[in-house]
Amino acid sequence: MKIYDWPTGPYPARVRIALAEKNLQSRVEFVTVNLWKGEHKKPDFLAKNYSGTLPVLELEDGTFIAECTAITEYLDALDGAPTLTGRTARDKGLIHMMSKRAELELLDAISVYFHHATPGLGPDVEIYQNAEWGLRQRDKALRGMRYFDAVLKTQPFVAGERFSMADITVIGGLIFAAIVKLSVPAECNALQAWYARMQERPSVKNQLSISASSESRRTD
Ligand code: GTS
Repeated sequence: MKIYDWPTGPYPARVRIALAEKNLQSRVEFVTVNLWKGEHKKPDFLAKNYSGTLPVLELEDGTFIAECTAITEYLDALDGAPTLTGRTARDKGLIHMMSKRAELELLDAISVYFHHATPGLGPDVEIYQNAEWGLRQRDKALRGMRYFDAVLKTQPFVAGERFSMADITVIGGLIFAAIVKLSVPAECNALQAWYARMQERPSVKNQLSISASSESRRTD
C-alpha cells in the first residue's frame, strides 16, 4: 500500500497515528506530496483524489481511498486489533458520530481558519480567501474545544470508554490548533488532561515530535 502524505500535516497525522496504533507502518510506503508547492492541486494528484487533499491511500490493485475516516475504516478492516472504529453496532455508531463531530466542530473549522484568515499555504495555493469566514470558523473551533472538554469531563475517551478514531480526530484538531497558535482555553481542564494522556501513547508522541519539528516549515 502507498500513502500520499505530508508528514507534518494534521490530517495525515490521523492516518499515521492509526497505522502506528495498529502496528501496520511496515506495510505502507509513504509518498510525499508537497502542499506548500501546491502539488496536491495539480492534475496528476487530482486524478488520485478529486478533492485535492492529503492523505490518500493507494491499494495494490490501484484503488485510491481518500478521507482520513475512510482510510482508517479500511485499515481497521485489515486486521482486528486494536479496533479503532468499534466492534459493536453501538460503538461503531458512536465512534463515527464523535469523529465526524470532531471534524465539523474542531479540525475542519481550524483548517478553514488557516486557509482563509491566515496566509495559509501562500498566495500561489490560496487562490480564494474569505477572512471573515475564517475568523468565524476560529470561534467555532474554540466552541468545539469547550464541547469536547464537557464530553471528557464525563468519560475517559471521546467516544466513551475506549481509545478510538474519534480520539485521533480530536488529536488532529489539537495538532492543527498548535500550528495556528490557537490555544485550548485555560478552563478546559478535562480536554487538557485527556491530551496529556494521549501524548503518552507512543503513536501520538512520535507524530507530535514530527509535527513540532516542522511547525516552522509550515509558517516559513
Ligand atoms: N476531509 C479530508 C480528510 O479527512 O482526509 C480533509 C483532508 C485535508 O484537508 N488535508 C490537508 C490538505 O490536503 C492536509 S494537512 O493540511 O493536514 O497537511 N490541505 C491542503 C488544502 O489545500 O486544503
